[in-house]
Amino acid sequence: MTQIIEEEKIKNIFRHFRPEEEVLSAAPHGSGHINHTFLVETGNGQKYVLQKINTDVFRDTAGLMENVVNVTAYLRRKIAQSGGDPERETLTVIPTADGRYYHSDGEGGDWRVYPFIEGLLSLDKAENTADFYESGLAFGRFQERLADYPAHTLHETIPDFHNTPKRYRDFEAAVEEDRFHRVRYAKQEIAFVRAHREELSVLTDLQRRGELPLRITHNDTKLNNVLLDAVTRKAVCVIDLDTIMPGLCAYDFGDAIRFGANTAAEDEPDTGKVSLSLELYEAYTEGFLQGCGGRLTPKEMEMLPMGAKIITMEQGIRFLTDYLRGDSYYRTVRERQNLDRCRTQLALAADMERKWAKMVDKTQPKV
Ligand code: ADP
Ligand code: GN1
Ligand code: MG
Repeated sequence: MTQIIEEEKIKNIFRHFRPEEEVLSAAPHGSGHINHTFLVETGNGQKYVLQKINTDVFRDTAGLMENVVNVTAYLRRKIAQSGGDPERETLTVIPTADGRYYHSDGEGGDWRVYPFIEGLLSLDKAENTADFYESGLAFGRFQERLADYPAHTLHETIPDFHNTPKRYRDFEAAVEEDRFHRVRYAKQEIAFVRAHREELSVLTDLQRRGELPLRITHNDTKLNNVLLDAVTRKAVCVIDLDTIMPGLCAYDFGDAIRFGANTAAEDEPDTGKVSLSLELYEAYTEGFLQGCGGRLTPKEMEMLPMGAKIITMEQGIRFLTDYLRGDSYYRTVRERQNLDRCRTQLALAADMERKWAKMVDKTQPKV
């Protein structure tokens, strides 16, 4: 029954974008934690991605969509100039029939549509180092292509998104409040986070002192946010553009490592399976540096491993905070999933500490 209502609802929403096309099927798609994504197939054989934007998380849909439309338009020009195919290599926003970039459904839901790009893969786990190299190349290139984008025109879609010291303060407030009486289940994790407190502000301090530049960053560089060609396995398109904002290069690098170079899934209950794959780390680093095209400053290069460690800690803190606050931010399908997610992140950060010298070595320029 729910399924039928869901499909009916989706048909009604889709009508606002393409009134002339009949929806044949609509099914949930992907594994994101925030928005709701559906794959829609229509009578004339077209496929679309229809997304319900999480407006509790993104408070300014108009600003967010303006970012996406302007950035993709800019990328389209760059891709065309370099002889690429803009239809495949970046997202294209499909406006509503009355010319808006999203549709508000009157019940608090905001919806948008992209053409579904055929023949591409979105991986939750790298199958080999070559795939991960490709994703590094794509995110590096993404940053390089946007290097001269007018940063002041971007809306800050989530204020303080990667402000790690602020994430720490929010975490302490959640511990203090302990509204769901869950602190007792997370004593070790809380102690681990507190023991790392000093380190959390290293990158934001460097940025404040002018030693690290702000760049246009993606801010959600999970492996599944790069689409690879299913046949050639070359990276084709960077997606999930909701959090494009000025940020630190090391965080974009680090978030990709956090997700993609972990030998376990983000919510693996057995932390014994968690470790940093140095092979994957090295492959990503090569791809990313190649994609950045020599733009990184020596300080940025030096801080790449620190980006990996700090963002892994930050993500652990975010999952833990959400667990303590009753799981209201990240979508969960089982109890304690956010606590498991937090544990994998902290275990990964601990493994990075063990492998620190090797991580540093792999980001030194080869002479
Ligand atoms: P979320 O914010 O939920 O992670 P994404 O924008 O990353 O949403 O989309 C979820 C999934 O949908 C992606 O991982 C990818 O598999 C697929 N997807 C999204 N946009 C497209 C597209 N334009 N073409 C093909 N697949 C897409
Ligand atoms: C969320 O939407 P998704 O699943 O790509 C989150 C990221 C986290 C990630 C952890 C807007 O990303 O910041 O790193 O989960 N997105 C937002 O898996 O908070
Ligand atoms: Mg995504």
